[in-house]
Formats: sequence, structure tokens, C-alpha cells
Amino acid sequence: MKDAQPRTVYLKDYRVPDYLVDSTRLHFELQPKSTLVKSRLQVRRNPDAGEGLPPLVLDGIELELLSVSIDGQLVPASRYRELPEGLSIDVAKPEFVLEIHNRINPEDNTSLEGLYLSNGMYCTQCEAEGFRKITYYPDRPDVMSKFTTTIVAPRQYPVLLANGNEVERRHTEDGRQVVVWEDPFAKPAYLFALVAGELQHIEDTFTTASGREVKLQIFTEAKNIGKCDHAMRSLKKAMRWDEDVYGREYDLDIFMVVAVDHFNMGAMENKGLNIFNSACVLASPKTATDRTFQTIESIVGHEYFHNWSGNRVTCRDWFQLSLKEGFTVFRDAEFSADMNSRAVKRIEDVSMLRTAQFAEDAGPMAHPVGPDSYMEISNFYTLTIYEKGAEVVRMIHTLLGADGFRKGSDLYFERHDGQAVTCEDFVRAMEDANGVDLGQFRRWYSQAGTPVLDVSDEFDAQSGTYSLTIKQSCPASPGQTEKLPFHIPVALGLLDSGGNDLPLDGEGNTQKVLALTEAEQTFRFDGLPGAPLPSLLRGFSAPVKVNYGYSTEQLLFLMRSDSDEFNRWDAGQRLAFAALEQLQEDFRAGRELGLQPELADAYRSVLANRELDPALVAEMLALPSAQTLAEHAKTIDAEAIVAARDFARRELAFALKEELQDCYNRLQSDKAYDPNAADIAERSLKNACLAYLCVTEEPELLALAETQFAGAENMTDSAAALAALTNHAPDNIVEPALENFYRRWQGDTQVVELWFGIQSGSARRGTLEAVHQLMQHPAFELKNPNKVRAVIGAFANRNFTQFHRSDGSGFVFLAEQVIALDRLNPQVAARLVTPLTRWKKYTDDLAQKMRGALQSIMDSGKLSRDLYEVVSKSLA
Ligand code: 0A1
Ligand code: ZN
Repeated sequence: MKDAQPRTVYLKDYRVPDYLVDSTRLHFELQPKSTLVKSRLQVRRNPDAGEGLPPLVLDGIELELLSVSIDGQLVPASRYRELPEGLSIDVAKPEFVLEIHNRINPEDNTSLEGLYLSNGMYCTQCEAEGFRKITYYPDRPDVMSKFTTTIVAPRQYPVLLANGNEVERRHTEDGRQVVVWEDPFAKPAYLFALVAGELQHIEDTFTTASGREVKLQIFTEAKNIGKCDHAMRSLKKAMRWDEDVYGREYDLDIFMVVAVDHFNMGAMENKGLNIFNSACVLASPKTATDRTFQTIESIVGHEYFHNWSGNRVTCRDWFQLSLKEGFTVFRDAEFSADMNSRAVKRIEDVSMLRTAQFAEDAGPMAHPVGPDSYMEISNFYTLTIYEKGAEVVRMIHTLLGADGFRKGSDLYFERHDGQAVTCEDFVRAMEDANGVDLGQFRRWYSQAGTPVLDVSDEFDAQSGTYSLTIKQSCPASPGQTEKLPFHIPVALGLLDSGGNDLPLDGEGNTQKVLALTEAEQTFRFDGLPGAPLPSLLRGFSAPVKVNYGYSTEQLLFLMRSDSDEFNRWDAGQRLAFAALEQLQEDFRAGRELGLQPELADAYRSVLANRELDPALVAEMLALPSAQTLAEHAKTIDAEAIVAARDFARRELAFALKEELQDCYNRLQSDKAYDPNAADIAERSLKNACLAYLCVTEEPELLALAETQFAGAENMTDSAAALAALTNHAPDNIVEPALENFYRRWQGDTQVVELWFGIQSGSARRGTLEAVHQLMQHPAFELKNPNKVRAVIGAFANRNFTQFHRSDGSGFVFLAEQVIALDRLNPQVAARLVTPLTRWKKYTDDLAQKMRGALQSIMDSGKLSRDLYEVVSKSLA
């Protein structure tokens, strides 16, 4: 395990590498417990690094060193030193060939970084610092090298893959297979990949805009070969989209995707050989939900888009992680928006940002999009780097317009192709291509925390002048007490009393992007016929919170009339939010609870509106989640949140029973399943109605779910019915349903994970005792991150009620699991602990219990560096 010594890496200490590696030849002889790795590096003193010949320092962890040679001569042990996490070699000349032999143990590698085994298949994960678990190497993204990889493996592994093009295939005398791959593009070690196994594949081709034919292959275990088609279709769409929207073509003759069951994250963009978590690539109508189909499309897109935004142009150091991740998330979000409903995609993304990223930004691990220090880089694959980073890129897009942004991205790719660069280089390319100054805008990269806008307005009836005053502020975050004003693009519309957009300038534009740059600024609009109603931050034009004293009537009006669909939804959320806050207050004061009738009325008219996209209707009917309410609260009172939300949901379910039933019936369809946007939208509304109807717990309404469960031809309908039953039906209905479902799907890993998640995430079924039982289930495996996320993660993150039980047993449970997991997989352990890190925001009793659980982790013995960073920062 890596050392938990609290070392901190600082951006200010960045130095160019002392040595460069022009070419890297790797030779693997695969054995589960003892794989031999031979590396041959063409090394050269970096002319930009200064005078003299300092020792060559290589990174390496958990490696058994066999030998070191320079220019064919064994280096005596006196000329190199093994370091706790590397090797330091004395150097006598500015250019040489370094050859290192070492052994590794893939079978015992449960961290899933470096080379490991998943269900008997060898695979690698090298980002961010996994390559150093394979061999000694300058494992930093600004050392870019051309890789040639030779794999030697016994017959049980007929498929042997690495980056680039296959250039040779033969057998050794003892009958092992040898395959050689060559990647013509220089790349950092984090993009290296190797796969070996008994795999099958599907194949297709793509002809690029310039007429080159690319072979596309998706590899998986034989039993999943029927689940690859959707990923292949998604890949081809992504390839076309990147040509159309960014002018970016694929650059190798072959593009491979491999599905593996044991994977820490979603997927990985290794050059020419993407490796995917099975859950993010495999799907069939019978086994995958609509959500999975959409997730696959977006992740396949994401990894593919990295070929340019990440691989051709990569990061200089890991402080620049958002350079590739923020930009690529923005690219994948736009791809998904173009393939599906734009408004719904935006709503989904913003909901996630508002709950999880805003919480991160307000917690002990808060950091800017461009952090300036870390203990363990794996902890910085965060929502801030990814999602807020994407919002920052989106704001640049908003400020420059689509054409200006394209000019900027063209210049960025052209200027930096083949280089390892910084976020600053990205912003400068945008500026240079457009002749603009984004000086103040750069604060989005350097300041953490979620800005708050307090908005007030005034209308002078005599002159027809409307004044909108916006004050911005940003709460303190770790290490940053004072914040300077951000440059915030505030997209604005003004509605007249008929609900129409007013022209905002002489040219008749009805939407304007205000440039908010001061701590307080007033914007004036002249010649208005009457007092307008502002539609603020349309499309969520910046990752900020907006306070404006909307009345209930005004929100109802915006819900009906705003031409911006995102803001229509947002108005409904504000309305529901206010109602839920009132309920929480009443609950705390011991008053009888009652829901204002306006909310049900508003939902009724949304349900009746046949012009709206059904997926948007489904979003509009959803109450803000418990997690969203928690994020917004000054102090989180978990019991009040649960009481308020449960009460409101029940009230709405009874008040809208007939309309919900009508809508549910109307959306019944016997069309063959197809995961297209229109059908997905209809299913999402149908199942949203079903979920509400089951809240009533009335037998004839629960029967709807039973019937749907029994007859469902696709996993979306089946899982939605099972979840509704699991949440609301009595045991004599739920138990057989869960059992049937398991019996039918026990052979399918992805479905079993879904089944785990439904139970652990249910307030009724996923009690602590039940979760303990699931962990004893034969299909549960602590070494498999998907299983951990489906059982423990779903309990801690999605089962707000049970996790926050007042006796604190949910916290103790999580702490115990985190401690056990840390010994196997530090990355996953450090992520899993997140819900405990927010303890300071909770009411006193729960806060102390959460803190106690965190402390017990700290006191449990030696922690990994990953977990140590999160726990120590949270306790500080
Ligand atoms: N670059 C990948 C994410 C990723 C990061 C780290 C991993 O292992 C620790 C794996 C994947 C992406 O953005 O998709
Ligand atoms: Zn990525």
C-alpha cells in the first residue's frame, strides 16, 4: 500500500522533467502471481531542465526489481537506490538506453490500479498514477513517449491487446502467444493499456470525413456478447458528432473498447483501447434500463472525445486535470443534448451539480477547478473538476457564442497538438482566437466555493425603466477566506404580464447575457410598458445560487409561461422547495402539517399539458431530493427533511390520484422496446406516475405495479415497478417479487447490481439489517467496486432515511465498511466515506455521531494515503 505519510504536492513546486523518454518498449510475460515486465526506454536529458546530469528518479510502487541496465551494461547496485516509492539511478551521459526488469503480482492487486485480474482477464488502469505499479517510470503526464508493447501469454488468453496497431503475432517455442502493438502517437504513461483474456468481440467500421476507414471493436466475455450493440451505435454517433461539431477526426486505424467487471470508475480513455466498467458499456433491452442506455451513450462519447481533449492534447500535471475532464464533460453533455432532449439533459446535470457538487464546494474537501495542492491525486477526480469544470467551459461557450468557441477550440487543438498543457493555455487559445480578455473570468479556476447572487429589482412606471441589481458573494472555503468577484454570465429574459418575452435591446433580442463582474451591479432596461417579471439565469448560465423574492404567484406564472424550459422547471422546484421548507419548520415546531394547495394545482396543470415533452413533465413532477434539501439547509435536520418530503409526496399522490392514473393509463404502450428519446420520455413519465400512485399504498394502485412487474418486456418498466413495490408494498408482495426477480436474473451481473441497489436504496427495505444481509449474499463481493456501490454506496447516498437513523448505527456501519475496504481498495474506500465528511452541517446529535464514526476510522490503524487525506481534512 502507498504510504500514508501526510505529504502534500503543490502546484508551485512544478518543475519540468529532468529527463525525457523518446520511446518506451514494454515486454510482458503474463503470469497471475508473477508477471515479468521488461522495459527499454530511450532516455534523454531535458534541454529545458538546466545544467548537469542529476540522478534519474523513476516512480515505482510494489515492484520487485530484478535488474537495471544502461546501454546494455548491468548497473551495479551501488549506482542506484531503491526509494520508498521509486528508484534513483546515477547518470553519466545525456542520452542512453535504460533497461529495467521487474516482477509484479496482478492476482493480488485488489487496488485495481496498475495491472490486475478481473474474472480471469488481465487489464490495466494507469490514470492517474497506476503505471508506477507496473514498472519504474517517470509517471507524470508531461513525459510523453512512443510506446511499443509486446505481450507474451499462455493459450488461455487468446486475445492480447494494447494501444495502437497490431504489428506482429507469433508463438514462442513453448507454445505461448506473442503479440506486438505499436502506438505511433507519443503519450504519457497514464494512457497506456493492456488487456489479455478469453474474449469475444463485435466489429464494425467507421469512415471518417476524410475517407479513412477505421475498424471498431468491442470486446467482452462470451456471455455478454449480445450486449454490445448499443455501445457500438453510440460510438459511431460520437465519432460523427465530433467531426460535425468540432472538426475532429479519429486518428488510428483501429478503435477498441473492452468491458471489465472490476473497475474503480466509469471508463478510461487509453489511446485506441478504451477500458470500460461493464456497467457503463453493456446493455440489452431485457437487462438494462433507459437510464443505463443513456449513460452508456454519454460515457462512450466522453471517452471517445478524450482522444482529442485529453490524448492528443494532454495535461502538463495533475493540477490541470479539469483541462481534459471539464472540457470533455462539456463535450459529452452537448453530445447527449443533441442526441436526446436538451432541456431534460440540462435539468439532470444541474440537479446533480446542485446537490452533490454544491455540497462538495461547501465541505472540507472543497477545492477550485484548478487546485493548487493535493495529498492523493485519486481523490481529485471530483464533481468540482468534472462537472463544475464543465460549467466553466460552458460559460466560455456562452460568452463567446458557438462560432467564437469553435474558433477557440480549433486554435487550441492546432496550437497544442502533441503537447502537455495547462488550463491557462486553454483559456488563452479562447482569448486569442476571439480577441477578448478573460482575465477576471480566470477566477473560476482559482477560487473554490459556490457564488451566491442576491437579486432585487425596481420599476419606475413613469419612465418605463426597469433596474435589476445583483450582488454577488462567495462563502469561504478551506484556505480561501476572501473571494474576489467572479465574471458571471447571467442569461436573462423579462416577461410581460401576458407571459411574453420582452425585447431587451433595439434589435429585438429577447434574451441577454448580462456580464456581472462587480460585487454589486445594476442593469437598466428602458422603455418597458409595465413592470416585467425576470427570468433569471436561464439555462443555468452559471454554477451559482440565485436568491430573488419570487412570490408563489410569480413562480406559478413562470412555470406556465417561461419560454426557457429549464427555468420553467426551476420555478417549479423553487415552489416545491418553499413548501418543503415550510413543512420542515412546522414539523420542528410540532405543528400539524399541511401542504399549500398551489403545489398540487401546479402539478395538475403540468400533468394536463400535452404540449410539454413527457420527460420534462416527469422532471417537473419530481420533488427536490432529500439530498438537495440537505445541501440547501443551513443546518441539516435529517428527521425534518424526511418528514416533510414524505408528507408532501403523500399529499400530492392523493390529491392527483386521478390525473396520475389517467396519465399512467394513457402512456401504456405495446410498442417494441427502443431506447429512443421519445419512447424514453414516455416511459419516464409513466413510471413517475406509477411511483407516485404507489405512495398511496392503496392495494388497487399497488396492483398496477404488480401487473407491470409481471408483464414487463423491458428492464425499465420491470425495475421501476419493482422499486415502487419495494418502497411501498407490504412484505407479502415485495418478498416474492424480489425473489422472482433474483431467480430470473441471477446469471446477469448488471441486473443483480440493480437488484442490490433497489433494496439498499429503499427506506423500507434497505434497513441496516437488510443491508448486512445483502453483504452476506453470494453475489456480493467486497473486492468488486460495483457491488460495493450497489449495496453500501446506495445505502449511504440514496437511503437518506435509514442512513441517518438517529441512533447513528448507519454511520458506524459505513465506518466499518470503509476500514475493511481500505485494505483492499483505497480509491473506493476514500470515495465511499464522503457522506460522513459533511458532519459539521448536521444538527448536533447526528453531527457528533458522524464525527465519532470518522474518528473511529482515523483510530483504526494505518490508513491508505487516499483515505487519510479525506478523513484528516474532514476532522480538521
Ligand atoms: N479519465 C477517466 C476517469 C478515470 C480516472 C481514474 C481512473 O482510475 C483511477 C479511471 C478512470 C474519465 O474521465 O473517463
Ligand atoms: Zn474523462
